[in-house]
Amino acid sequence: MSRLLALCLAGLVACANVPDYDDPRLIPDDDGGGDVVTCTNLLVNGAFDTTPVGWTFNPGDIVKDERQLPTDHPFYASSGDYFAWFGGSYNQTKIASQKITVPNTAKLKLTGKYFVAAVTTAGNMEDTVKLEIVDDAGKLLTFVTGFSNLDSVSETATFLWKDLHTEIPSQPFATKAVTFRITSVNDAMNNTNFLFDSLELKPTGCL
Ligand SMILES: [Ca+2]
Repeated sequence: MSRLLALCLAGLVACANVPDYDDPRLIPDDDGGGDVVTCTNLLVNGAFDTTPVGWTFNPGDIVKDERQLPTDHPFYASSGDYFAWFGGSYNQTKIASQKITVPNTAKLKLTGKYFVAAVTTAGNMEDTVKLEIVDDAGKLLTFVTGFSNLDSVSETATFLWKDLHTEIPSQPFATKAVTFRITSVNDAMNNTNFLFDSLELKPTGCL
């Protein structure tokens, strides 16, 4: 507690307009993004386990229940029973998106879990997944992160969730409603699976 505040509380000085600098919410952030913001996950149901669903899925079967997979299947959820499975088929685009409102912050960080398993792990980039922030018209505002079949160890490698952690500048669309979108595109051969779970999109430097 500051000396001034202590004196104020002790009745030795006037308390009017005395900020409590021990309150971290009163300390300006240093990321140039304006006021300190809270650490609320901007994504609804980033773990794919709850309702409201939050996401719009196309096709509608992107979220998988680990309990419904064959017992000899290696994949499982990182949190709860459900996870998102992009790719996994031929000649198909899969999209999950949801509207978010970005607070007044200079940067956002995306954390969570991912895994890539591909038939073809070298040579050409055949299948991709992109995580992006787009505007109402679908125009790209910021590329967040992405993976391809070349990011896989192999389709038969031991399944193990990997940590996802990336930061992106958000000042151009701070305080605006935008869309967070995940898009996988698989071509006609050599299947690739892109798995995600436990996604959190939060301001950096938040409290
Ligand atoms: Ca989950």
